[in-house]
Formats: sequence, C-alpha cells, structure tokens
Amino acid sequence: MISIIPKPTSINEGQGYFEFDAHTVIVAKQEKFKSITSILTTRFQRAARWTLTNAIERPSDNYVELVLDTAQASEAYKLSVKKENITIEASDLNGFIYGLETIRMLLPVEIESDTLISKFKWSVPVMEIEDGPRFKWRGLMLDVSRHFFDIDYIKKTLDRMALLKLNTFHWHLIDDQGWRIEIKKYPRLTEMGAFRVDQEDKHWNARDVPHEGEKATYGGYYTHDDIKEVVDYAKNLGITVVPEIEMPAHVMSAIASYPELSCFETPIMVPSGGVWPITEIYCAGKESTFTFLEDVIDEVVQLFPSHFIHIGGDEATKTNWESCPHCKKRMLDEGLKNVDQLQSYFIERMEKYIASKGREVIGWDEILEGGIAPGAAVMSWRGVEGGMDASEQGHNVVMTPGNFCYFDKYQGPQNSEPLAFGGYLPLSKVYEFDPIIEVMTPEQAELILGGQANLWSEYVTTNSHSEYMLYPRLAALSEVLWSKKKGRSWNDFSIRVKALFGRLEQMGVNYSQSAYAIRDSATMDLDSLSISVSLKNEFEGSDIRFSTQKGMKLESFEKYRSAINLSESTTVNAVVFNGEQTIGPKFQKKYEFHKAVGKAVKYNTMYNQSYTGIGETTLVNVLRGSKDFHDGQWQAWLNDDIDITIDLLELQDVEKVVLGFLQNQGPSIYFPRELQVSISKDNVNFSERIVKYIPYESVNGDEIRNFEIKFQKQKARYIRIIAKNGPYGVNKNGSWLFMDEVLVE
Ligand code: TNX
Repeated sequence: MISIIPKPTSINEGQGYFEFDAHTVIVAKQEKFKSITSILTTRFQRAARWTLTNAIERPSDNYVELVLDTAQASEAYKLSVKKENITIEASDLNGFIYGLETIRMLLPVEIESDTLISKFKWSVPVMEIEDGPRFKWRGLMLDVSRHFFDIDYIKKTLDRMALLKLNTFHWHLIDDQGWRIEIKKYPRLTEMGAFRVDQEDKHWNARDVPHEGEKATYGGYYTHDDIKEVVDYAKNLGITVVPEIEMPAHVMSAIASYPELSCFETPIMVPSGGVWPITEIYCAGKESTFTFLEDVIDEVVQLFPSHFIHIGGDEATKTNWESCPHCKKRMLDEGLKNVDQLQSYFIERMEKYIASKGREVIGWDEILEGGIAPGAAVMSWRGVEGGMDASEQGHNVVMTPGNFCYFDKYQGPQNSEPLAFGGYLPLSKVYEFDPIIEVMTPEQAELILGGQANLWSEYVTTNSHSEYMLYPRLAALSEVLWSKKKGRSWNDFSIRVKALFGRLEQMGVNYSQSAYAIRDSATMDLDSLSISVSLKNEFEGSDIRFSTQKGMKLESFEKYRSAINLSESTTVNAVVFNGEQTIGPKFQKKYEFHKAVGKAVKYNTMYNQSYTGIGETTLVNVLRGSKDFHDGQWQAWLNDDIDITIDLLELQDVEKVVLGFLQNQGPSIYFPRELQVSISKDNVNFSERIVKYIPYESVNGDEIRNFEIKFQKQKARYIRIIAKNGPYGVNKNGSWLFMDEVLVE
C-alpha cells in the first residue's frame, strides 16, 4: 500500500516496480542539485552498503534523473516511476528535494536502517505523482533556551522535517532562562547568559530565585561554526532557518550578562525556571540598548541568510518602563502616549534597522499592540485574532494558534503522559488545523504564509522527550499545511500515519503512541447509583477489547461495543488490538464504589468558584479527577482549609476514609499539610478525631495520591473531614487544595 505523508495532490498507480541496485545512477545536469541527492545516497550507503554514483548524462536505464522543468510551481514536483528509470521534474531545489523525499517514503521502511540489511529488494512501485504545497511557510519552532538541545539533535530534527516536507525551522535561541547564540562582540551573553543554577529536580514554576555565588552549571550555546553547520545542513534539505532574537522581554539571560540593558540596572541572575510576570526587560529609553541590539542583529544577519528575522515581542510586562526616567524621556521626546506605544516604537525602530539589511521582521502577535510596524509580519499565537487583524492591515501572517499548534500540550490521557505544560492537543485536533479562517477575504487569505508547530521546552528536557512531543503530531501538521483540503481526511490520514509509525520506529524516533491510548468518559446515574463508562481512542473503528474481571487473559477480552455499566467496585482493563496483536498503551482503571456514593455532602468551607466540579455530588460520585485539573471533576480551595461533613443518611459501620488529592506545584497545587477525620452519630458529638500530618516535599511533576485514614470499626452517620492548606505557595499565588474523591468504607 502506498502511504505518503503529506498526501500528494495526485497519484496514478501503474504495474510493476523500479528496483534499485548497486549500479543505480543519480543523474543531475545542474551541479547545484548534486548535493541533495544524498537524501537517497546516504541511506543506501548505510542500509545496503552501496555507493550510488552521480552522473551528468543519463545511462540507458537504471537511473533516477532530476529534470529541470521551469513550468513547475515553486516547491512542486512531478515524480514518474517506471520499471527502467525514475524522473523527478521540478523548477527549484525544494521541488527536487521533495521528489527525493517521496521516493524515500515509497521505499520500504528498512531504508532508514543504520545497519546493513542484506539480500533485500529495494523497490518502488511504478506510478506517477503530481504534487505541490498549499502553503509556503510550513514550520516548526524549537525552544532551545528553556532546555538546551545540541546540534546533532537539531540536525536529526531537520532530517525529519524534510521527510515531512516542512521548510521552515524557527530557532528560539533566546529566552529568560538561557541565551544560546554566540555573539562575538558581547561574549558575556554566552559566558554567563547561557548557564543557570541547576534546579532541574524542582517543578519549573516552583524554582527558587538563584543567589549570587551559586554555581551556574545547566546550559549550553551554539558557536558561529555550529550555526553555520546547521544552516548549511538545513539548506540541503530545503529548510530555511529563521532565528528568533527576542525583545524587549524574555531576555533576563541578556540582562544577567549586561545589567545596563535594563531600566534600573539591578543585577540579576539567569533564572533557573519560570518567571511571571516578566518585568526585567530591555530599557526602551537608553540609546545603548539599540546599539547593543543592532550589533547583535549585525552578527545574526551574517549567520542566517533567511528573509525573515524573528524579533519575539511577546509577553512584556512594561511596568519598569512606566517609572524609568530614560523611558519617560523617550515617550516625551517621541510623543508616545503609553508604554504600548513605546513597545511599538521599539519594534518599529528594530524593524527599520532589519529592513535596512534587506530582511523582513516577524514577531509574536503582541507587536500589533500600540500599532504594528509598517513592514512587519505577525506570528499569531494567542488564537487566530492576531492573524485576522494583521492580514486585515495588509501584513504577512504565520498562524500558530495555541489550540492547534502548541506541541507542549498533552496528547493523550493526562494520567499516563509525561508532565507537560497543560492543555490537550491530541493528534486528531492538530489535523483539524487550518491557517485560513472562513471569514477571511481572498486578499487576507493571500497574506497567510502558512503555519507552524511550536515546541516550548519548559517541561521537555531530553531528546527522546522532544521526539515524543513532536511525532506523530508533526506529521498531521505537515499534511494540513501541504496537502489540498479537498481529497484528504482524518480517517485516511489515520491509516497512513500507522505506516509512518513503522518508519519512525526504524529511524529510532521515540514517537508517541498516545493516539492509540484509550480514553474513558463516565457519567453517574444518581437514581440507580451506577456509572456508565465509554471507551475510545483517536482512531475510528479501533478494535478495543476489555475485561472487568481480575486476571483475565488478553485472548478472552470482550470486544467493546457500547458503554459499560457498573454498580460495584470494578477494575476495567482494556487494550487496542491490531489484528491479533495489541498496540499502544494498556488501559486500566479502578472505579471504586463505597459507602458515601450518592450521599449528602455539607460544605463548612466552600470550594472556589473556579473549580466547582459538578457540584454537590462531586466528591461522592465514583468518578475521579484526572491530572488535567480542569477536567471538571475537581473541587478546589484557595488559601483556605477544606471542611466538609458527609452525611451517610443512616447509621453504618465505618472504619476507613480515603481522600484523593492532587499535587502540581507549578500552578501552586499542594497536598494538604494535615488531615483530620472525626465521626459522629448525631452531628453534635464527634469522636475519634484522627490527625495525619503530611510532610512538605518540593517535587517536579504531578501526582494524584490517596491518603488513607483508618480507625476502629464503629457505627456512625456523619463524617467530618478537615484538610489544612499549605501555606506553601503564599509568596506566589497562594496555595490550592484539590480534592476528589472522598471514599468511605
Ligand atoms: C507562551 S507563545 C510563550 C512562551 C511559553 C509558552 C508556553 C509565546 C510567544 N510565549 O514563552 O513557553 O507560552 O506554552
């Protein structure tokens, strides 16, 4: 079966195969197209140990020829596979690259092998493909500041981007937590700014402000040679590298190196983790700030030939500008009414400078605030509004709305995913992305260059985790940016993406199988006190099989057809089958029924209105909150203790209370410091006050934990529960208690 991602415009299948052998010749008349033939030759070298040769003249048969055809559109290609030869017709470098990458995808996945695969048939089915992109900006942004990734990983990523016909690598080189690009004129930027005190053991948003004298050991940066190597490498894969030089915020690493760049010149250190709001920003008043930035840009344009230079512009909290004498003077001199206009002045000035180098500025959508610089393009991330607005004003736009393009979000059921930024962006949702918004005029749509995925790396610390976040979501993104809308569909993509998994496997990529993961949704019926559990994964028609009995063998699992009804404590095990093999992560969940299910809960202290769960029954409805604390199952208390009384409505034997709590220190959600349980027959006299202390621990990661409190078995009707709050997060946002569920036995 032919499985190409992104889906080509048209495929006409024929009969038979072209078979590669050790004598297959790659023919390119133009010297400038010779270097890209390595897309095939390096792979045959590794997997088959053949050294395929290049030639200028075509032999009688057994060749792959690159034929210049100026009638082809930019980046488009026509691929003709015959039994005797293969030709790629294109008008430019990228067209030929994509022809070669398509051949790569048509070859058996073993072509990706690093080691010799002997006696193998390396064949490609006879066919004709006509193909070309829908958008001209098909991008990926990697954040290498929050965590550092070396150039070997960057080059691997570029290879994989090219396989998916992506053509723009947006390199987020600067942020608060690390300056990653060598600037010869300002060596401290990398001597100091590229390293921070290592607090990797703590949650990103719960890291301490580093103190002077502490050793800064976490970090790294790219030298000019590294950058040239990456830019050259990318060029041979048809990829433009767009550097991002953040300003005026997200630059604490620069200010730590050169405090004079800020308004008040207070010495700071490179932060070890999250900082919010970002108030330490470049001073917009001092001329020296602009001299510095122009010097930086001078080196940047030498290193990066890209038409676009990204200048950031996001998330500046401009309170310092309001009180800084230099900034105030600047506003007065320039007749600027407020700090938003001062940011516009800042960006406009840099835009002019960059334009004078023959380049075009692109920035995050905040650059629209206070008036956008005349020649600037906008990267729309806070939804698509920025892109709507900018295109209405006649500016170029790249769409990267958070809901579809932020690969730092979870892609599967949060309880079984590695810690991520938050939010939910499964594979199928990426596939729904469209950079063109229905209400756009044709003129506006013309200005939409394309889209891109962004992988922010606050929580992504290793190459393999980065791969996990990128694949297969990047494949879905590539298809929506490349392929015509008509003729492609999620169901069809689902089949092809499964074939891609085999290739990624062979490439040694740690891709995610979360799309296979079973998601449950459950509802409770209060009359019958039973729950109904539905199971599904992202692929329509998946063969899900389940069991509600302990120790059942997989072979005896029942095929899942409709919701499962449960009215007593049950563990549901489920798996997805692909033929007679299981695939993807296994599902296991215990739905626990207990004596308080459906009983009355009285709130002596009220939960916060932002986290109400589903009201009064939340804590006693069997259904448990997940690590996605916005899932609607949690009740939460802010800076307040929990105090509730459960009324079992009649005297019952009780001996145990189990309380479920969430901890996620980033957003200031902590386990309680102390639990108290007391019991009563009449709601007046309470006995058996049991106290449990929970020691505070600083941790990275999130966890749902059950705290168990046991006591002498006795008759009771009322159970009062008190959970004492932190106060661990008081210096930041206060501290939260998140509770669900209260189990009584
Ligand atoms: C917002 S998107 C940011 C980044 C964070 C990201 C986390 C943008 C322009 N700024 O600094 O890493 O959210 O999702």
